Amino acid sequence: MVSLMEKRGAAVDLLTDPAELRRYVELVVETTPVSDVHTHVFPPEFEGLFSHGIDDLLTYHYLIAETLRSTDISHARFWELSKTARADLVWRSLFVENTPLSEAARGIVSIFDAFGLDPRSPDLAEARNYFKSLNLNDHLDRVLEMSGVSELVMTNDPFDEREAHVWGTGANLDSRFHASFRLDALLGDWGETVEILASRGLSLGPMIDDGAVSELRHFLDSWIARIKPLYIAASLPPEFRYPDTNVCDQLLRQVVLPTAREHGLALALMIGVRRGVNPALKSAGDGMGKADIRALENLCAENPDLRFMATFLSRENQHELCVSARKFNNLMPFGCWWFLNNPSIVSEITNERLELLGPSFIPQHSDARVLEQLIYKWRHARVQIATVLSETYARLLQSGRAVTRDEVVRDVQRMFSGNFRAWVGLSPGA
Ligand code: FIX
Ligand code: ZN
Repeated sequence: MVSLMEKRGAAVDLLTDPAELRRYVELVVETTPVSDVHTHVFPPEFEGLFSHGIDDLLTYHYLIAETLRSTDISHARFWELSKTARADLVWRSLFVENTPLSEAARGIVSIFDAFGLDPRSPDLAEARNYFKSLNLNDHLDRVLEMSGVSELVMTNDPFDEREAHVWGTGANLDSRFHASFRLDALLGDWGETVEILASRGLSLGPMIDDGAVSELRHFLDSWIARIKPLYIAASLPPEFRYPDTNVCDQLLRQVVLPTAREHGLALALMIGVRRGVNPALKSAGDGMGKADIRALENLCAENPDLRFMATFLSRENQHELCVSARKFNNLMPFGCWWFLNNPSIVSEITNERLELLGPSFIPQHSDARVLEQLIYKWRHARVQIATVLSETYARLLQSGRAVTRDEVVRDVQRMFSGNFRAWVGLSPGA
């Protein structure tokens, strides 16, 4: 006896068989190009900022923190070593003397696998020779292809001298790389900002008066004209409150929000990082804390004409972020950030987002810093997203509503690029 759903399935290509459904979702998730909405990857023309190859991969701050748990070397001695010696030490401790079980270590194994390198090698000679032999532009194309990344967003800090230099040369940038305008320095350390801006010819005092506001607005306007960012971004500590009585609140209200409004730019907030919890670990020393979601809700409520993207670093903030996004349609949750980018947590967060928001969110960003990390960050994320999504469709099927192949493609495209492109005003699928 042929069921009603099977009859309909034959007519409109419904995926009524759970095994076939799962295989199809995996295929679509594996092959749909993604817009990577937040990375620290730069193209080769950004001298001093473009990171790639085995030594940059192994000295990634995630792996440094893990190495210092598995060796006796002091933090001070570690930082005295050259980059090559640090990479050798990381390799020996995490991949030879121990099994690379952590997510960041497994990521290196996935990269070795992608390039046919031996992850059990006793040293880095083979990997170093391999990466040395590559033509950088061809390699960049190949890595983006292997990761299924069609475009990505850099993190561009106007207060960083190296950036100022590159943008000043007027170089024609690779169109797959978009800029974002990162304002951590401005919102996080007013004293230092005043000094940096003084070195660029702007005279600002300790007070944020009308003169300072107009100088800052002018500074931001000229950077926006130069780098054409897709959005303005800032990372903020767990203590971030809005409204507040501090300098950050004044700068947000008088400088950042009006700038976003005037230029029609979305504002991406990354909340919950505690910088320098262990200063001896330098770039690897940041921690996290649970934030107060009401700050974000107040921003969304007070500024209904602005679009916010938000990601929180604490697992404890994830469910309430979904609930806030249900209340504010000018809020787009994105990614499973940093310490959350582990299979078990990506799976949990993606599930709760699908259950509370349907396909109206951005499931992941890579946060890659070294070019080849794009490969593992996206391969690993895709596995979790495919599993969670196919289970969601399977429940829908059980309830009596199968999906078609076209619907699966539509949903994945929406989550992998459509939601982001629409949010930042890019044409769909260009
Ligand atoms: O603030 C950020 O954008 C963080 O993602 C980084 O600073 C952090 O170091 C990182 O790479 C996390 O993945
Ligand atoms: Zn980041």
